[in-house]
Amino acid sequence: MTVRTTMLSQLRNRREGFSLPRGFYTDPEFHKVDLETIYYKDWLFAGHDCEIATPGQFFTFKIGDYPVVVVRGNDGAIRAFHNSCRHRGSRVCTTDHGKMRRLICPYHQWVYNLDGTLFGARHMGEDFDKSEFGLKPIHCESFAGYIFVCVADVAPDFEAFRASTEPYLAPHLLKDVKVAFESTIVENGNWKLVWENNRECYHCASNHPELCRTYPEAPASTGVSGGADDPEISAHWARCEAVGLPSTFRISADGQYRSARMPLLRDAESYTMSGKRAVALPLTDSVTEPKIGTMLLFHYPSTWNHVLGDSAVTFRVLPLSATETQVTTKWLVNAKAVEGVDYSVDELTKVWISTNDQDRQIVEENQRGILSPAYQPGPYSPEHEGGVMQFVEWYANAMERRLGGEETPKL
Ligand code: 3BY
Ligand code: FES
Ligand code: FE
Repeated sequence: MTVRTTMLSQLRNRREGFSLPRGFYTDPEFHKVDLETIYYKDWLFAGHDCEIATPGQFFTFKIGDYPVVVVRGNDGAIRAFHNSCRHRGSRVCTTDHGKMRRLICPYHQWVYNLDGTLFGARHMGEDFDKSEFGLKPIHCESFAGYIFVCVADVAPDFEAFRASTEPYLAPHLLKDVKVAFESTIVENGNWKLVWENNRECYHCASNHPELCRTYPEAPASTGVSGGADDPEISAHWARCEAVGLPSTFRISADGQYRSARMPLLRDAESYTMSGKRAVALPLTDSVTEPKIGTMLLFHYPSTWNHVLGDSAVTFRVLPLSATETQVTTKWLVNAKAVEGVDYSVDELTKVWISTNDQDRQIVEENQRGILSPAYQPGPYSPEHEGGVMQFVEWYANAMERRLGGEETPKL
């Protein structure tokens, strides 16, 4: 049996409502198939418009084995390319962020225009045809300040996600923001364990003292019940929709993405220790209503987000190996907010830096236990772990569909 058929048969025979068999969290061969089937096929959150606000600004990151560069062109367009020189393959952009008039490979100085075309290559002879050696493009889309990329030859549909999500993000004008702080951590755990942990708050009360000051552990907030029969949540939606903020729970048919605006505890306005806002200016000048809670957005497999009245916290999840996952967190604030005057980075970031570190420890213990040959799949809590079951269902369905022969995933 090939690894793919083993995975397929384990998924088809898995016990519903139980965690996955051990190989899905531990086996490097299974992980390679995860990359090929999920991360190399789906749209992934790359970063924000505001990080590359002017022509020539770029940022780099890695999707599995693929180094990627995202760059703003002279025409203002955002494009993504494989960050591998068409001469002998060197990485062209070697820093996380930067700005160049043209992209110059450090090895032999081939020079690329910001639209990826090759501008110049020294001593390549008379017959050399520059037009054959542009940087290889990657699918790239952007809306409401978010940039998504896809390394598949044929990208899945993006428009349904954009249409469903844009109304929730657009009022926050995430283009007129700046990154006040960013952190990148590596969790020694499989990417699916990072997600499973994110999709429940069963662990919150005993692990997240700082987050629990403001974020409700009630399953209606995190899970997939929708929250419509919760009177507090429905009242919150009515209040927010009255001021023009789409808020009701919305999830895609295949479960890949969800948006919903949820109240925070005791009318908290932000993820601070006091619950008071961390930033004096609202995130956007157009949404000044203070008690809008948190707009929760996830898009599997690469991002979850909290958009608040005074800031947004965005997360990007990238697997490094079967047992290592990189999590990058960015705190966005109003572009006009001045550090030390309108906000303090410490106050803004304390809760989620602590929460991320606590989640890292939990995920790492989960991974250590699963590495035991004695591990066997265990039951999810029907009350608290509906979101985890939903994630696992999405993953299993996507894998079964794609490994079962359907090459192009449908959103
Ligand atoms: O970041 C999140 O969305 C989730 C919600 C509850 C637990 N976790 C922190
Ligand atoms: Fe880039 Fe030679 S590898 S110029
Ligand atoms: Fe957590």
